[in-house]
Amino acid sequence: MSSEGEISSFFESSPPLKNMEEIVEKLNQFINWNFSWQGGRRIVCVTSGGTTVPLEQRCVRYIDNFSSGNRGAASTENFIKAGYAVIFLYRRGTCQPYCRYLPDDPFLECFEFPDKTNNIQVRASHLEAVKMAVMDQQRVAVSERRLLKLPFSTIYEYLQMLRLVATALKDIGPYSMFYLAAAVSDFYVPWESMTEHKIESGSGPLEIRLAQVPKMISILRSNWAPKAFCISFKLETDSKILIEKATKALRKYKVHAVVANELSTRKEEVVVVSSSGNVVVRRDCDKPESIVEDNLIRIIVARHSTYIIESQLLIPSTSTTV
Ligand code: 9Z3
Repeated sequence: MSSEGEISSFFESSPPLKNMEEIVEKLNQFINWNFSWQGGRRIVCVTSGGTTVPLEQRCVRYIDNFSSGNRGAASTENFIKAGYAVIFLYRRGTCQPYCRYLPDDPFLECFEFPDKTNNIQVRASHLEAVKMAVMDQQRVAVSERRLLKLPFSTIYEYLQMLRLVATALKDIGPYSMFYLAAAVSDFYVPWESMTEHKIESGSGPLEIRLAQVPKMISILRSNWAPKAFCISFKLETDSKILIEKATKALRKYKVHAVVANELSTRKEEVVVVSSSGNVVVRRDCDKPESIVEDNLIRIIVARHSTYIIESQLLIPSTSTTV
C-alpha cells in the first residue's frame, strides 16, 4: 500500500494542471446543478481509457496501454439511463458516450455533398447512428446537463483530476460513486528525473528506470471521498489468478466491489467480486446488440441503492434527502 508521503510527493513533483481553475468551476457548477435538481441526483465519476507515461518533459515519446474506453463510454450511457449524472473522466481521443456506433475510421465517411449546393448531409448508411448520437448528446449533456466530460492524457493529469473530482464530490457523500474503469499506468518516470528535451536517438540502446505509481484508491477511500460508493476494476491476462487478485484488491483498498475482467473476454463477461460473494455477469448472447455493461450497471446501481439506504440508517433523519 502506498504511504501518504509517497502520495504527497507524487503530487508535489507533478507538473501542475494547466486549466485547474476552469475544471474546478465546471465541477462545482455541475455538482450543484445536479445535486439541487428536484431533491438531488446521484452522481457517478466514471474513469475511462488509459493513462500515458511521458518519457520527456517536452514530450515526444510516451508509454501507453491498450484501453479503448469502450467500457467507460458504455457504462456512462447505462448510468445515464438509470438516472445518474456522470462525470466522465476520459483519455483524450478514446471512445465517447453515444459515439460507439459511429465509424471513427474515417469519420468523414459519414457525410456527403449530394448536389453542388453548400449543404452537407449524412449518408443514409450512417443516418440512424448519427441521429441517435446527436439527439442523445443534446438531451443528456446539453438540455439536462447530466454529462460532464473531462479529458486527460498523462498519468499526472489523471491523478490530479481524480483528486479534484473526489474532493468536489465529498459533500454529497453516499450519493456519489466512483467507477474506476480507466487503465491506470502502474509505472512512470518521475518528473524530476525525466529529461527535458527529446531523448537522443544516436546514443545506443535506451535504459529508463520506471518508478511505481502510488496507488491512490486507498487515499480516495480514506480521505478524498470516504463516504462515496467505490467500484474498482482488476484486469489480468491469466484467468487463473484473476479472482484471487481481485479479492486481494477488495480487502486491500476497502472498495465496495471489484469488477474482475480478463483481457480477451472482457466484452463477454466480468465478475463482480464483493464481500457478499462473486457474481458472474455476461452479456445476453441471444440478443446481438446486448453488451455486458447493460447487466453490470444494473447490478452496480442496485448495490449503490442498498448502500445509500444503509448509510441513511446511520445518519439522523433530518440530514440531506435525495
Ligand atoms: C479495466 O479493467 C477495464 O475493464 C478495461 C476496459 C480497461 C479492461 P476498454 O477500455 O477496456 O473497454 O478497452 N480497467 C482497470 C484496469 C486497471 O488498470 N486496473 C488496475 C489493476 O488491474 C487497478 S487500478 O491493477
